[in-house]
Amino acid sequence: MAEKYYITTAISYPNGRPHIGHAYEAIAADVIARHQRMQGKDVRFQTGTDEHGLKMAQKARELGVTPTALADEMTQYFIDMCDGLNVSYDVFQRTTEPLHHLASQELWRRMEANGDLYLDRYEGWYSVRDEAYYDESELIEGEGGEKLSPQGTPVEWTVEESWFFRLSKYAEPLLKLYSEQPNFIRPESRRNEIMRFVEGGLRDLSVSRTSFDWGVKVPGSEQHVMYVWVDALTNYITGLGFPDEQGDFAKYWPADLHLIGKDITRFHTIYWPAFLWSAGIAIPEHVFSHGFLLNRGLKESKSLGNVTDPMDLAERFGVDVLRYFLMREVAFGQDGSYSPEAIVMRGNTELGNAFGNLVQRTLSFIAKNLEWLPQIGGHDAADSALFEVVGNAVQKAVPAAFDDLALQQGIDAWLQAVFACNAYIDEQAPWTLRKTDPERMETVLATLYICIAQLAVGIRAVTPTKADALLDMMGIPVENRTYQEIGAHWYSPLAESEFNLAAPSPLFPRLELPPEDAA
Ligand code: ME8
Repeated sequence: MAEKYYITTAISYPNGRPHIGHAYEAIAADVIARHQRMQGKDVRFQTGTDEHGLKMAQKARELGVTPTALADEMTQYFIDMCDGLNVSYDVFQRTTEPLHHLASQELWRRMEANGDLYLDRYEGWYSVRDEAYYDESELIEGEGGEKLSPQGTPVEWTVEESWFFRLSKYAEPLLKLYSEQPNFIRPESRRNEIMRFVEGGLRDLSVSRTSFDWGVKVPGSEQHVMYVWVDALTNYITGLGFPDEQGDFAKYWPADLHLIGKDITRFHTIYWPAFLWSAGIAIPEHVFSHGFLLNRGLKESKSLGNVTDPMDLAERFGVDVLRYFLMREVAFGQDGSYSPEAIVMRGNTELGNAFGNLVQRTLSFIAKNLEWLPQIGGHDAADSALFEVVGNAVQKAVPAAFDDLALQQGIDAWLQAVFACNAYIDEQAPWTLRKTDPERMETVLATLYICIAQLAVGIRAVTPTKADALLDMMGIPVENRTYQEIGAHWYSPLAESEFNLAAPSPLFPRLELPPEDAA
């Protein structure tokens, strides 16, 4: 039976339309999911929207609509974004679904049965924007002397009756977890931050609110709704059918990877394992916190007028170019910047010139000069050397880097192999061999054909549409489009096939910078 792999993104607040950070996370998770499927794993991929909480309630009030109407309208944009960016999720979990309420209430009952919940009064700071409680000691001072959360968001003093979760009890087990499973939180810098925070001791956590009612009702205490993070985190098990512990839950839980942004590491690596332990449920294997994407180095905000619709970028530059750019530009885990110029630059140099031209030159030359697929005559050292470089990249370096979530490094290994093919074609000059040594020309073209098919597979997780279009064009059967198969069986199906290559159309047409960005 295939090994399972359960990957999730954070669920987004649908209090507005998706921004580039949402697209970035969805794409990264999709690349990992597709990569794992290509390795033969039984992948389950979940994303969704986080529809409760004060932030949603306040936004709806501001707009004069109900929270339900706001959630319904905005969630559709998130679904459309995932579909438009070719994000291959299996489940889109919305937290307003009745089954999610049942799952959250069951988690609550189990935590209560374990003696971890008690009623008290909360007095302290709350940031609606972060949906987070902060200690006085964590706050920073704003420019006008006002108190701000460590993330720089406004905080308000909150006093109300609240249920509390005995988080303090879990500080020791958490520290043990972080040291025994150093990969539980990645990257390491984030792990260190979390360890330092927990070493400072944990206070019990307020887990319900009474001052508004947009949320999941606390079982047996119906004037309370759950703190939005309690129900939000539960989404990861709702989507597997919890509280039914058979079926998908039995098959896929615990998650192999929760992929999230750095600002929500605390919730996933402190609260979530503690809730799960309390409820007697296994904890996830890994949490990876990626960095933030900035618009030319600046955070996007309405006041700066620099908010970009990711679908707009996809439309202007192409979905696969955008996917490639985002994964290639920034070391995964670190913050990074994007701009239309940078997208056009990478798209043109790496996908267009380096890979696209290699494909175009080789395939159009074959289509023009041969009426069959080129066959290998006799190998020479240059051919073997190229097979070695490309085979190593596609069968080893790329999958190993992607397994390790070093997405940028994996793409770099792929690109180095593309460069090696370009150097080979220039050196071997098949256009000259056409007259002097047609047999050798055919071997060179066959070598390139095989290498290009491998390169298409190597980048398939990142640019799935373009890679599959290329592999279709080349007559490579779908079942051979995995790292291992393309290496093992590349030749026999081609040698036997009657396949005749048509003149190729360019894969990555040259991108122009739109005039508004060309300043
Ligand atoms: O945090 N660059 O939702 P959200 C990269 N509902 N990633 C970014 C980003 C940026 N500029 N801005 C945000 C929430 N993100 C909660 C999650 S999970 C049980 C609940 C990331 O809509 C952010 O870090 O504010 C998070 O992982 C995701 O986008 C959704 O953010």
